[in-house]
Amino acid sequence: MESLSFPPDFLWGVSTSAFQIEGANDADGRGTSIWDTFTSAQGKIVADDHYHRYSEDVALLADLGVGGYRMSFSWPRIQPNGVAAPNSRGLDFYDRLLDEVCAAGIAPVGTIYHWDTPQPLEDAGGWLVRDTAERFAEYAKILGEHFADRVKMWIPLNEPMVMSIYGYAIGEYAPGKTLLLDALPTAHFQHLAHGLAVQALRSAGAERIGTANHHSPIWPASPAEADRAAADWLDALLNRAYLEPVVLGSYPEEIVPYLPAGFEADLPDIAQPLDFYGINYYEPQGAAAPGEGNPLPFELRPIDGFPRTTNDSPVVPDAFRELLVDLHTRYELPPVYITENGCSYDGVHDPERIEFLSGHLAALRQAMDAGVDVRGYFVWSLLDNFEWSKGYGPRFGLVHVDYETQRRTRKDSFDWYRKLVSR
Ligand code: GCO
Repeated sequence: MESLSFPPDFLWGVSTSAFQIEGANDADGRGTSIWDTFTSAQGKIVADDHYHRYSEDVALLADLGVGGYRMSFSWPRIQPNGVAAPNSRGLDFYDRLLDEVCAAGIAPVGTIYHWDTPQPLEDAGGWLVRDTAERFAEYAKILGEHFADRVKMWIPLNEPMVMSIYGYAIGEYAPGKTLLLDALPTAHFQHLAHGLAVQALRSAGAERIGTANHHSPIWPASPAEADRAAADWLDALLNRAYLEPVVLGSYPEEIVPYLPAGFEADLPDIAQPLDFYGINYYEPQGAAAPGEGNPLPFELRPIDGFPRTTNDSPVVPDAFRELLVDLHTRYELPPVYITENGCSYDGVHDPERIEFLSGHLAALRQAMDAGVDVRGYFVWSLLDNFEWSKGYGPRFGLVHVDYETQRRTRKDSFDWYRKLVSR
């Protein structure tokens, strides 16, 4: 670990999200989210019961010694139907949580939306309609006015790409639609939501606002021109269509035919000045030319030849360095934070996680030495938690959670990270 040296003011943290850890999905006036609907066959998602055990979890954060804690607000806890006056008991929960986080000397990083859309808004069209962006700005204003005294870094949307592709294009995530490229208006209306929320947050006195975009280097299956063209198209779809509107105020040309009429008029609202650019990195993505009958201009290809996590992700630290240097070369970004990086492995003794984190931090250090202005790093995640369509199988936490007893157990990686961040 002695080779891992970072600036003294580097912000070390961990990240979580409301639906994945809170449970208590019908407590204190909380409304129904699309993820409650999407998982209803499994019964209530108790997750880590963080809603009731948050003090214990804040104590873990304090023990870990991190400077930052990235959490998310549950939209249906704040506005049960996604509109109108806030639910005071929902605000009260985050008051209690954030007061304890701040009292522990930890800086909260507030994600406004981590995919838990109130069901009534989804019933009215969700991210396929402009109105949801306007409702989102009202929600952001409520949070800014109530919490900007304690939350100094804000992220309006977590990974809008994953919401558009997994939620609306292929249906693996809530709300489970399978629109393929006809899902792309959801990217636009999420970008509009982001831009309107930035303005609402600024008006409420929020200090620093940024993103948490999911990015992967796209690797062509071969040097053949057809495979390289397919990789370029997938890069436009998964990376550029989420970075360029908010950073440049424009879309990649590949995406434009799928956007709603009149999208150009929204671009000034979308491209609001940002104080930081948050990147969530996990793995590279392979691409090849589409086979016969494939309606898409690419097909996905697995990345072989690397160790794999229990979530079947290839472990490729050098792709992390490659991604950061490539983005730094292609764009004028504000200061970067790694808002998520992590892996799933089983057990309390988790040497593979330690190896993953140290390898990715070494790659991060190389990217910084190459000129990338990275100011902080947040491990996904503090706790083992509910991993969306994969449920409780993958374990991403630095802390093991026994879902029967809710007992928390620090893993070896917790102690490893604690030593790193305390240096
Ligand atoms: C994401 C989400 C997290 C996931 C994590 C592990 O990046 O998909 O932000 O909610 O749980 O990435 O897959």
